[in-house]
Amino acid sequence: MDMRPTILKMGPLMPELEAALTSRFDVIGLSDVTESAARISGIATSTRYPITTDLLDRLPALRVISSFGVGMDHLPLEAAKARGIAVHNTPGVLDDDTASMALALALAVTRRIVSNHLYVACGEWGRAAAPPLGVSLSGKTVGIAGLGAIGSIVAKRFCAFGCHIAYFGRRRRHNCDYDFHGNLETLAAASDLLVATLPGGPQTQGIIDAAVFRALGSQGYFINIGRGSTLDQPALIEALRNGTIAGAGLDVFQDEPEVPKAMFTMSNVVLQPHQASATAETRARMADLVLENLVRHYTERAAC
Ligand code: 8YV
Repeated sequence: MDMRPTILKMGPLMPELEAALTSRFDVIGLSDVTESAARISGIATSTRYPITTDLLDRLPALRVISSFGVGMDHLPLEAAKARGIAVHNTPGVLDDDTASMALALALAVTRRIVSNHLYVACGEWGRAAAPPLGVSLSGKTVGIAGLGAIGSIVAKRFCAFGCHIAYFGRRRRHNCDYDFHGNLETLAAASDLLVATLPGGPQTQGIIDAAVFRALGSQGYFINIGRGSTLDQPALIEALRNGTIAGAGLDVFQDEPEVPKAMFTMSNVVLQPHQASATAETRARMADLVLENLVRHYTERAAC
């Protein structure tokens, strides 16, 4: 490995990761880019900190980007490819916990976990009318928009609940018994619960729209653990407000950390601050992989 390569850190990262980076690299922050631009050969970032092509243009020595998270929609992939800059993310290590968030949200919203907690905590149990009944997941059809690594685990988890699985994707998957839909609206129409695990980017921008919610219907629930950008968020709010769909569980939003205030008072919505991969175990594995991707890059270059 080169003598302490210079790495640009795009924003605060996990303290353990920052300490590990600092022990191996000269780590600088965005405020020092101008004076260090010529020697920055790597970037450590996360899905929270987008990298622009303008920044890439300012870094002539850049050779590697290592990002915390599986999503790549915040990275200038084409510009990086054109310059031969290696781009790494953290696939594989976060799939299980991210998939579990879909189950947590589905149960929370259909079994009214949050509103029932408030019912108890506010002293209403035994004093007010009994809370409304929940909705069973057993035997229901779960439509998964995006049957990738995470979506496939979501499917397995719902199978354990006795659910029937259908999915939407660009193409039918081989060796897969789940019902395929090449169209999101027909998937929504066939589903009791629609789970979106789609990546962000131009191809999926706003594809979950009012027509999809109409197709999901007044007994249907929507769960999003993919990206907020895949959603027409005002259309979702409208669908929740007027009963076009029954409820939603959301871990991701269009303009994080901004969440439309209209959702705060909806009893048929459960909100999370983008927590699907946020367990100590998974985040530690993600941090290890961010470091490993950088170290491997520099070690391999040194060996050439
Ligand atoms: C974030 C995610 O990385 O992996 C992804 O694509 O969206 C998350 O795991 C995490 O929230 C850190 O920003």
